Amino acid sequence: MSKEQEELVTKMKALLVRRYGDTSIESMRKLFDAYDTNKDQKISAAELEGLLEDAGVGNAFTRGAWIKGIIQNLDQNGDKLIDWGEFSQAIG
Ligand SMILES: [Ca+2]
Ligand SMILES: [Ca+2]
Repeated sequence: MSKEQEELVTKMKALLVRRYGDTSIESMRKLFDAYDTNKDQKISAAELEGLLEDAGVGNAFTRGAWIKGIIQNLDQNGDKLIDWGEFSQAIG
């Protein structure tokens, strides 16, 4: 796991605990749904930005690079979107 991915996972889990009190799969699903603002069951780059901002990943200058890297790493089917399967595998 790269340093970036480790930071991402650590901060996502911290956000989960802040929001829902634990890092269970149910809480992860709630987080995923909360940031899937257009409810297409996929996290787009724009939706991911909101999630990273709330999780405290990167800053205003580096967040664009984070988003690009995360989508590249997590997107397995090449649609440039993160679906639940891709998301839960990366963070869980
Ligand atoms: Ca979406
Ligand atoms: Ca995908």
